[in-house]
Amino acid sequence: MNMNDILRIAIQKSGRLSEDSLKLIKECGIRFDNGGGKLKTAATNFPAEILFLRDDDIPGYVEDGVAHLGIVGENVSEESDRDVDTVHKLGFSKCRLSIGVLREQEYHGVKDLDGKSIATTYPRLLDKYLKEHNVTAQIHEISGSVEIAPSIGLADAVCDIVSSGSTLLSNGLKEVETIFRSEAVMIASKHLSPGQQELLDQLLFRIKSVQVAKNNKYILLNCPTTAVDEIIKYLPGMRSPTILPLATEGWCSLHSVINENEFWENIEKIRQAGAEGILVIPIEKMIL
Ligand code: PRT
Ligand code: ZN
Repeated sequence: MNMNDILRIAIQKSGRLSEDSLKLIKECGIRFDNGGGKLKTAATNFPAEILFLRDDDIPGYVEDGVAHLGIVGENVSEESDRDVDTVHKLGFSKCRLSIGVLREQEYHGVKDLDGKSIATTYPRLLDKYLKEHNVTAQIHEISGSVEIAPSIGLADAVCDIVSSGSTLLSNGLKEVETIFRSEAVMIASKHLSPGQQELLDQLLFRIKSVQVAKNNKYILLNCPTTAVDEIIKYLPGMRSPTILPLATEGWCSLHSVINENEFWENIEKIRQAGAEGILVIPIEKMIL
């Protein structure tokens, strides 16, 4: 690797992605000083610099190679249509791009949008969706407050980002079509040097270890030795669970890793099988 190889990572300066983006970089063990609202900061223990930008500018900077990596919503990256690689899904800032119409309006299907006008800040994604569904509608591109467009007579429908749905609801709208599902993604320049590619691989390895760890818990419990076989069935850990004898005759302590998703269902079965003193501990990193 060339000594001069460095990765410039663009993240959102302030907004919905900022906190999770910073947290992810920190969880990957990359330390830097981000005080004072700076636009750029250098990592102290990894050859990286962090650039703080508006999210809309990130795909363009990555395409141009000003930044080598960026963290943005897939919605922004796809809408920008920039020539970048999406290298990894990050699992946060999940949302959807949906079409909404006034609640009192009858709606039977996407064909009802024929001849209508739709306000959006996502003209490209909307256009693609309408073409795929053979619908001819007028796209009204506006820069913000999309959700009020129907009630002030500016458009018949909206196409906007939805997460809980409460913004649509409070503006008298109902969600009728989901056209795109989004989450934060890592995008990369297509022109990385071999050294930068190596750094990116290191970073992705760390990100994956953090993500796997989040989906798993370390579990410790005490149980009668006779219940071990039954309990082990519910602990499909990395390898076979660790079993240690306890001072109390006929009892042991059992340690394993359990998947978060199967957690509650299995915990109940484990308890019924005779487990006591169950401890569930978060895992910081998990190297597979
Ligand atoms: O200043 P800058 O340009 O950097 O930020 P921004 O204002 O453009 O973006 P920001 O911070 O609002 O959002 C960044 C990214 O977060 C988006 O591109 C999405 O990928 C993601 N995201 C996740 C969301 C939402 N959830 C979200 N709920 N982005 C926007 N919203 C808005 C939406 O526009 C609507 O006004 O929240 C409202 C809907 O929310 P609910 O919960 O009422 O449905
Ligand atoms: Zn933005």
